[in-house]
Amino acid sequence: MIKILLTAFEPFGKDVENAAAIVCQQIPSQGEDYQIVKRILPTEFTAGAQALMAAMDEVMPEMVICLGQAGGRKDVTPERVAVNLMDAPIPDNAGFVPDEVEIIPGGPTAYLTNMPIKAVVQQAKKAGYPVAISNSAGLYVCNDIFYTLMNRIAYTPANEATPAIWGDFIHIPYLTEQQGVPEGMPTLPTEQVVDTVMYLIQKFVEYKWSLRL
Ligand code: PCA
Repeated sequence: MIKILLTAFEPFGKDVENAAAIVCQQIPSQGEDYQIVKRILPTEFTAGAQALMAAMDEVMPEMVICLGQAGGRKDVTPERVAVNLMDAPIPDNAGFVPDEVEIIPGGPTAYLTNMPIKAVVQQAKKAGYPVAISNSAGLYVCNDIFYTLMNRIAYTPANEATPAIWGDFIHIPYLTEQQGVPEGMPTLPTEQVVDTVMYLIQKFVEYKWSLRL
């Protein structure tokens, strides 16, 4: 059984709901060969990342998938790169507006996800799911927790008793049924996004099992 920590965020900015939280809530917690523990994180720099670190301490997951809303995108987009920079276009939910501040002073400029997103996105596309790889998670709170996650993974050595932790961030478009979506924004039906995220999780789990054996 692979234990997965699945997170999403509280609504932020002008939005009354967060697509990622809606989708997270609808994903079943039990799969055939995996179990999902869910957490909703505050949409705040530092506090969001601290909540993620505390959840990892508590849950001890082998895979961490963080979901966030990216209004304006058309597809479900697994992220490839997290960068060591906070630069906010709007205040976070605590009113903080960082202006080109490093997340970890002196830390590496960027981390790449250690999950096989290219192979899985190719398979998902072939199967007809609305997915695409993204090469930028932005510089807002989602990138902050993604960078903090990959930094922790980089400092968590794997051995025979402790398999490597896999981490990625997946951005989600606005949902067709979501309240208060701004006019003209692309949306996807909630059910389709839930199915897509479940497909991605299942494929990631299959890869993880195959590498463990
Ligand atoms: N999306 C924001 C932060 C919270 C969320 O769901 C982002 O893309 O940074």
